[in-house]
Amino acid sequence: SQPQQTLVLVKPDGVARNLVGEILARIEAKGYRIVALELRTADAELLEQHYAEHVGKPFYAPLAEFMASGPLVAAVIEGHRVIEGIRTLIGATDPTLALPGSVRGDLASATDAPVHRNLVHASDSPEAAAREIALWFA
Ligand code: YYY
Ligand code: MG
Repeated sequence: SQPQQTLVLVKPDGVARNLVGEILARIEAKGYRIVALELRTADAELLEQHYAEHVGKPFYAPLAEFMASGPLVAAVIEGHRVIEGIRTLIGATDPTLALPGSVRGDLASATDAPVHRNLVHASDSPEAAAREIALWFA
């Protein structure tokens, strides 16, 4: 079948903690390819589009503030069933519940950290991947 693409963000906590290489290394080691890569700082408008499904939820304001707090790394990742595969590789949203072996399970800080400081974003469906790749890599 055709290779898929997905959008991955190494969030500002991942950049601040020098974990960009570690996270991209896990993605590459699994056999996925990096087909686009950029360091940038997101603004409020981009984040409202990216997280459109979450705007208005109680956690949105602290999430958006955190996501704009420093540079992040945006990447397009390609491979067989990569959308599901990267979701498995990064682990559950809440770092406390993410299994050991996953990026969030192994690396997300458990020291008084809110759920939004979970190191990575990855698209959760083919529709989301297409929308998010177009948004970040117009
Ligand atoms: O896709 P994923 O990042 O795993 O989770 P989402 O449910 O899409 O939520 C996006 C983002 O929002 C999540 O990575 C952390 C944050 N968040 C939060 O701070 N508190 C929640 N109760 C749910 C999500
Ligand atoms: Mg999500």
